[in-house]
Amino acid sequence: MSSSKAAKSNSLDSFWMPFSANRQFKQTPRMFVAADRMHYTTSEGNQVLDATSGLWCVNAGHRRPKIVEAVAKQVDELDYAPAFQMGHPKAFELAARLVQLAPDGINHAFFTNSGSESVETALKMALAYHRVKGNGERFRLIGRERGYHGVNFGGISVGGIVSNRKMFGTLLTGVDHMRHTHNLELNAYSRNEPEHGAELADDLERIAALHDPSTIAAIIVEPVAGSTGVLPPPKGYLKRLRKICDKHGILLIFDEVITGFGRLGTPFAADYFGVTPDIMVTAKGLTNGIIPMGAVLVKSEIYDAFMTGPEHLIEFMHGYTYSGNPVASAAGLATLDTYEEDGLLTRGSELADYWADAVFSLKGLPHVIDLRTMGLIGAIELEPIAGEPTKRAFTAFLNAYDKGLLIRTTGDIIALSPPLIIEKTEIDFIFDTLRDILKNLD
Ligand code: PXG
Repeated sequence: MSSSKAAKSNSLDSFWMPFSANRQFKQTPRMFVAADRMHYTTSEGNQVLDATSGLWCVNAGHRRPKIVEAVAKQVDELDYAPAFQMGHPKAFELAARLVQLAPDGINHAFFTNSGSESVETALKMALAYHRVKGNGERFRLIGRERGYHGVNFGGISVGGIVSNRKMFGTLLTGVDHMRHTHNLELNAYSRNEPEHGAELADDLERIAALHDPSTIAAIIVEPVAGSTGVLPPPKGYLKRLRKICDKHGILLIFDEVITGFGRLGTPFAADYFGVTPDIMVTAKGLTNGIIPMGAVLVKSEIYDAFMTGPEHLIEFMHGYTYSGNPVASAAGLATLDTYEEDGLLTRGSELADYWADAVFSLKGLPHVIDLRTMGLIGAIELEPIAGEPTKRAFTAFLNAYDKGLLIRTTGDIIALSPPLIIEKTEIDFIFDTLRDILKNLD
């Protein structure tokens, strides 16, 4: 190999990293080489406590034996089976287990490979559903400011994070947005659902009146907005949205990519809030992050509406090569077993008070302007450095890593979402470390 080729193969340059500050990273790389339960091991041999469940996905903690074994066994038994016009038992078994776990009325699962693909699938299902019902004039999709629904074109169109949208042209047409619910003046330092803002759900009434309700196919919201900095919904907000949807025949889609699988101390956010959507978008915790997989869970009315016409015809022209992949399905089944055996889908509710007390112990520290919690999610909003947004939180992230703690930041907000196996001593470590960092942050 020529020396320039050799240099190239050793360099970090080739990998264009996703959602990362590539140049900063490549100057001072942060590499994980192993993981177990609550901790990563870095390439320098340091232990780092995972306060983010990877990227909100490793809900049962890392390298859980049952899941590891199920994946290894599946690879050795049936590595792949065609997803279209053919099947294999584990995909059917996983779909049945998922709908058992989902709220009443949700009876079918469509498999994808990620949250972004689940979002696209849900939006396409909503449009096609109205069309097969003879209501093709319902073509509008409604999202919300500050919403995150992955990075594909449908998702960024209904999404409301400006930096994720502004570079990418005209996006989908026929999309409108409700206002977001974040209001520091009225709701700062709320535990769980903030008091004020349920009336913001009436934005859907306003939008429906503007376009005429008969043109609207669906609205998609995160029950608790995650990526945008952890925004629990105002009290009564989601129930009000459900009512408006029912009144106008609009499908309600919950994006539960983050809130699904125990994050709030219930299997899904739909359970926590007592609101059942028509379509639930899931991914991440479905396989504990081990193998990419998503699932779109739908009510019978939606599935049944497609099951008409000649039986040899494909009912829904959509799917992925890896929909219900055998290895992903095996990982999903073993993940659900692990959640059940360890009681993880409700463990968050047992720890929620301890967790919230720990988050709120940071009140009054320099730069802190809000604290938010719900289940095992926490957010610490910092005052941005004037003229240098995101820098303060990013510095906190780097300092935390040096102290053996992995956190996530979005804008100037620190978001926390530890594996649901976390112990109280580990919660103490997270907040002692953060306290120390915040006290010394510029
Ligand atoms: N919907 C929601 C609500 C999400 O949070 C997606 C869809 C897309 O999922 P995929 O699997 O396509 O990435 C997400 C993803 C963060 C963070 O730190 C959040 C996500 C991904 C990576 C980082 O906030 N959410």
